[in-house]
Amino acid sequence: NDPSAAGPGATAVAHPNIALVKYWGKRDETLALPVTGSLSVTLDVLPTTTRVTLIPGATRDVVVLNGEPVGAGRVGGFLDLVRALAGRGERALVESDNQVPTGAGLASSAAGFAALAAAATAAYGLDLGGRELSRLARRGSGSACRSVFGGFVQWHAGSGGGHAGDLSSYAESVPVGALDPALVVAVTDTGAKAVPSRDAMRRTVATSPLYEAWARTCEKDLARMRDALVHGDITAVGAITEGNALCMHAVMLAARPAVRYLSGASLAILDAVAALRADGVPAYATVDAGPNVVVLCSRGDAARVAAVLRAAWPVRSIHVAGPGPGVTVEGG
Ligand code: 2P0
Repeated sequence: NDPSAAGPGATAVAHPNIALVKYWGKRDETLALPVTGSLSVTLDVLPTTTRVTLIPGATRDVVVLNGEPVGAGRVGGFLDLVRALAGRGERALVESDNQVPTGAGLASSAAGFAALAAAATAAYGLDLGGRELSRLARRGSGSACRSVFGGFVQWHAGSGGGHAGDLSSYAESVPVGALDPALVVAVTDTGAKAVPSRDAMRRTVATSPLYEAWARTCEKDLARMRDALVHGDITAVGAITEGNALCMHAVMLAARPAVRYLSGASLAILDAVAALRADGVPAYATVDAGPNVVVLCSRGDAARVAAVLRAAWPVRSIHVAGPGPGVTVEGG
């Protein structure tokens, strides 16, 4: 790249989020409109930093991930959306550094597209509010709309399709009472997942006989979760979280053919978490579209929980997280 040819640019930092009430299934693929609402906590670990630099005169977008050039793929499609909004045509250089193991079901796409949405809109001269930025990030990856905000965040399913659906499906912060949670992330596996979550969701919606029950369960869990958060009730927050995660894995296990992300490591850690509870420690597990388990507990119990997880399985790494910030942008 000829630096003298570089146009305006911006850098953004975003963090992954872990859903306590999960998103699993779309009603519209193109607009990334979900069947149900979901609720997550944005973490304070494993940030993604993305710089977008406009390159006037370039004929294609260039994407560099952790220092390696990769195909523009979904990033190029997303930049097309931003260019359409901005009414501009320049191609861009996107440089992203991502500490999350890519594709392992640890929300790498959430932090990635939240950071990309913020950096790209700033680079193309757009000044979007949080809600609009969240709607845009959703188009890159559904769960990315939640990483736009910090702390506890609800993504509203919205209603209808087309423009009405697009306008009404966004994330926003949710109120919480006195709560000092830790999220202990046990990484047992860093390989890419067997089935991308996008394909797995499609298959689950189309073939799982349990899908309607899942969708009804999510609506109930959302209401109960909001109540538990406002009351700062970590036991209720944890119980709803673990129940919702297992329900999501059940609906996908019932798909034909089955989608199975839970591994032997996941089950061993779920057992260890149940044993902690039997010992009186309020600890609850959740598992996304991969084998890695995240344990919700109070911050005071995090060290003990991490030690128990290490003893339960030869984990590759453990990250103790708390609620973290929403996306931030620096210009220049
Ligand atoms: C979630 N997951 O709520 C759920 C739980 C994984 C399991 O959102 O197709 O990368 O790009 O909208 O957001 C992962 O799916 O999917 C996800 P797309 P995304 O966090």
